[in-house]
Amino acid sequence: MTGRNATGQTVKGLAEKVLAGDIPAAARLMRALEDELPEAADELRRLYPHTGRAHVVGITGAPGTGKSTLIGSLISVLRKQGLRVGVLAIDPSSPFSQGALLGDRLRMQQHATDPEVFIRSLATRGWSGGLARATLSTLHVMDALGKEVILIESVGVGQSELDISRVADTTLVVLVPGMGDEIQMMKAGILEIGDIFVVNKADKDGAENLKQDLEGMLQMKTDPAAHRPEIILTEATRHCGSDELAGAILRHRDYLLASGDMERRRQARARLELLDAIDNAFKSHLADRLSPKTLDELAARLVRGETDPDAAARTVLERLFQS
Ligand SMILES: Nc1nc2c(ncn2[C@@H]2O[C@H](COP(=O)(O)OP(=O)(O)OP(=O)(O)O)[C@@H](O)[C@H]2O)c(=O)[nH]1
Ligand SMILES: [Mg+2]
Repeated sequence: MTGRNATGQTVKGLAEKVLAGDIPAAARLMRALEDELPEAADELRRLYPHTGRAHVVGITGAPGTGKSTLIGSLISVLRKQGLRVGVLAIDPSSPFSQGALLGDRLRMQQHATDPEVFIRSLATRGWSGGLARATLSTLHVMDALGKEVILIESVGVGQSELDISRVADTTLVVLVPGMGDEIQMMKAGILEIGDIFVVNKADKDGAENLKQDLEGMLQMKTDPAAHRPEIILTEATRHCGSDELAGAILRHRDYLLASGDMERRRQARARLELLDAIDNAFKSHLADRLSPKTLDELAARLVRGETDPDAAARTVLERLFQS
């Protein structure tokens, strides 16, 4: 490793620039972190004490429910309130969404020249492990750069929407009327993860019904003393309901701070990050210390049927920890 990224620029010193609000430096550091340059980790370490100020909002929902359009509309509202905004679009790297990502860029273009809005997309490399390291490091850089609200878009396919709620302070679940999969989504645990439910495409038939169904379900699920998620109707394409949605996000933030839930959520997020770091450190420690000769010997014994993989692994660990 040379400490230089693909464009030949040095990574050292980027943290200081980020703290001074240097946007190109932030973009360069994010790229270096994605490329896992060791120097980038050093810079992130310098930023870490300056993080924790941004409010992180996860926006999840099935493909095509209008998440990107909503984000575009929310940015306008938040900017009017003078808030500095970061946006992170998590691209699931599927052929289906590549076009949508291009669309995202176009939809957000009205904000492209606003220096207080930082938009970045990330491929989902590594997300399946449950925690996207790149997502968290990007969040930290945006936070240190002074972004006050960070919006993360993640497509709610499979279980990935569950992950975004572990990273976000406030999770928005976006539903649309007439898609027929609402009930299925609820079975997938969507009711538990939503702090705010957005019924988008309120111009379509069935929006009010969907809202009522949701209200009924939430009433059954949550105990009366607990915080009841708000349900907001929006029509993102015409910027309808976005003011109310931004209000609901800030109200949820106030609730988190007053109830002590913010601290609990942040601690859970830090714990995830810590476990991931331990996992990483452990693997590289192992890789440094495992001798190829031992591995070859054990592999040969496996082929001869003299041992099994679990027993062989235990042998390796025992030897490592004895030495
Ligand atoms: N009728 C109607 N259409 C909408 C509304 N909001 C968004 N759309 C349209 O729905 C389509 C999908 O919107 P996107 O914002 O790309 O949805 P998305 O959830 O980001 O989609 P993916 O990123 O592919 O998961 C676009 O054609 C939007 O114009 C709305 O309130 N009403
Ligand atoms: Mg989108």
